[in-house]
Amino acid sequence: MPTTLKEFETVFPNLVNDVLDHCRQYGLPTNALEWFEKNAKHNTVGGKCNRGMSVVDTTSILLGHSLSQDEYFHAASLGWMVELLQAFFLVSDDIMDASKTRRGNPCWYLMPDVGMIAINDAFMLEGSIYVLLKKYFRSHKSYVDLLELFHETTFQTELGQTCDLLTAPEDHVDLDNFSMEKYTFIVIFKTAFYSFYLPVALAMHYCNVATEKNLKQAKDILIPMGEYFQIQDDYLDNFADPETLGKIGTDIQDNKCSWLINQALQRASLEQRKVLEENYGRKDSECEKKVKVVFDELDLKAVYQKYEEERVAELRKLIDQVDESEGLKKQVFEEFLRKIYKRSK
Ligand code: GPP
Ligand code: MG
Ligand code: MG
Ligand code: MG
Repeated sequence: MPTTLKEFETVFPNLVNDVLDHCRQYGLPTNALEWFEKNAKHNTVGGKCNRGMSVVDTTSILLGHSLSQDEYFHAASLGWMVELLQAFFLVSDDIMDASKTRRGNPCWYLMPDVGMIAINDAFMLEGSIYVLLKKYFRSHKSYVDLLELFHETTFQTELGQTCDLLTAPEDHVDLDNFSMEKYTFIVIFKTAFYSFYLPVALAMHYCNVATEKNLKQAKDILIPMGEYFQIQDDYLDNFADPETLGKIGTDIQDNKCSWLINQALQRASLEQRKVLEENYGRKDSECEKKVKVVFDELDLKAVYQKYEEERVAELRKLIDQVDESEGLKKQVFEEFLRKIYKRSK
């Protein structure tokens, strides 16, 4: 049985207390302790927690039994570390993307009294990962692997974010700058590694099945799955109801090298291309509307639905070929795919 959000969320307050205790040993003043607690809770809790819960579900599939209390706590701690990493990324990303809302609330940097303190708050969320990792995994035989995995995944995500930002300059729109090659690099690095490979690789290390062969098999499925997930994110940025999605799309105004604009450029007539050139990447909602009209004329909704069916069929084929001889299980990937297929938020 997959874990529930409710059960997963019961672990988090313990972890916040651990980090607070760590801060107390330095005599951190009370107002700063309270600030950290607010930061951690506001930015880490309240999402879907798919990434974090996947560590728990993967652990239970790999071990082949329902988890003891101690196993649940350890797997969920690793899961919350993924959620802390994600919180660190999102607080920073929202500043960089000039976003307004996240998970149905104002972005953290827009909350009263926060502003650019949000930058330091993001660093604190990242730092908390290593406080917790040391506390609970210092004596695990894979401690160094876990540590290196968090560091490498963070670096990979930063590489993706670099390319994402460099292809989306605020003051200069050049649609020739976009391509599906660049797009693929961006999404694999900014999303797929931390959202898909990381949770499964953590569980594999925790369960002592992280052989070279198993890690490679996992990567070969989870990276394309993560690419599909970010294409959903780009699709939803334009086509989802912001109420359901919990955030208002910004990709058109932000001049993002998104999946939709790349698809539109492959299909646009000369007139449509001109509309895109004149209106994409402008901080103006009238311009944004004109771009949306072209996306509708090109029926990108149907283009996306076709892509989704094809990609999911490919992923199912890849999953079918997994070799389970070194302790990896197909079910890990089936479960992951089930959670994201046709998601609406
Ligand atoms: C989200 O992409 C990107 C990240 C979470 C990576 C951020 C990396 C950093 C190093 C800060 P997005 O901007 O499309 O996400 P959303 O649509 O949720 O804002
Ligand atoms: Mg971004
Ligand atoms: Mg963003
Ligand atoms: Mg997005």
